[in-house]
Amino acid sequence: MRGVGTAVAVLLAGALAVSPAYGATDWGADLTLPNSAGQLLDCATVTFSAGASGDGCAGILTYINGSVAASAPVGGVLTSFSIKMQTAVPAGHVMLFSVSGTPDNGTLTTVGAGTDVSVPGDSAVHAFNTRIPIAAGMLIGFTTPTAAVYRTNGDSTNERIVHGSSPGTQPQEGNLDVATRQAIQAPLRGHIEPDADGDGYGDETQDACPSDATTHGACPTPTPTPTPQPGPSPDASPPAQTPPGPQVPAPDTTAPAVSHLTMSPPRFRVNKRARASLAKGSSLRFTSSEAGTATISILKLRPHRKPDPVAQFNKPAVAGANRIAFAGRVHVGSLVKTLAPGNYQLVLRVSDAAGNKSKTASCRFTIAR
Ligand SMILES: [Ca+2]
Ligand SMILES: [Ca+2]
Repeated sequence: MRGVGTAVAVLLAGALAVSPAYGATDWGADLTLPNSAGQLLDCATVTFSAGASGDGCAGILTYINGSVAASAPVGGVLTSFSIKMQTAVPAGHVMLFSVSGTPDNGTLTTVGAGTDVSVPGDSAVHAFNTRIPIAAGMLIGFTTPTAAVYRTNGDSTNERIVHGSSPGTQPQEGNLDVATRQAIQAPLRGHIEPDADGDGYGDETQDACPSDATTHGACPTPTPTPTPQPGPSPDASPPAQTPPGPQVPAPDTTAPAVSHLTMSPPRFRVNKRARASLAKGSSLRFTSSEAGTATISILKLRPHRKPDPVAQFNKPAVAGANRIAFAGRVHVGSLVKTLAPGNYQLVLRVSDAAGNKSKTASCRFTIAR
């Protein structure tokens, strides 16, 4: 369980490392106090400890509000600083110092320096951007080649004036007496942004990718995983084709067509006593466009009266020419009826297997005595 707990702690620490636990932090001298703008203290009036060389002289803010250490409350990146001067500073730059011991007496080490800025002597607060990694507890200062900044009004409680030095080295201390040091204060405030990925760029205004120490620009776009593109491949099979299944015939909606209907001869006898000049029986001829069943209706024609249905019967019809022998006898029910002499009309209609019926065709014939 101990191992698991350690692992969880490591994971949590990692999560916190990339997720700032705090926002930007301001700290330093109160620049809103009236008559609290800084002045310049000529470096030439200060005696430094032996070996002083290099970068001008710097005023370091050590205490605020009486006895509160002016140590940076958090670490991150010093992304800007503010200064308020009643005397113009043609050129000067911010500096950071670590301190071993109390701010007023501990050993100072120069940590970093910003670039030169020009500060108007208008007693207004001026802010300047910079970028210097900072750790909690560090002190902020400002240096010029010839003078140190200081103020005597406001919450003046302590300031150290040192001779500038290169980062990583100890600056030489100005030998100001205690009363003088406690009567002055550097008019400085610092602005610290978190630096979760530790890349030295403030995560709020300087680092567009606070989760990636390799860049302070936009986070790299993850390389998208290539997705297979649809397309032919060498072994691609041809598109599946619908196998030919049983062919479902289109429904037959075409009716048979009947033509060339004739009774030949159209005059005939039905009995053996017929005269020799007249044939016995006849033949019904017609042409059908398709096979089916021929429904034949026989109607007796009567002068001045409606035709009188006599019989109706079916015969198979073939596609093409049809010839049906007709002897003048018809089936009426279960009886066979011999047509009486007279004039008749024969009406023909052919139906196909689907039930489509042809138009009717008709012809006349005569049963002779
Ligand atoms: Ca960062
Ligand atoms: Ca980054």
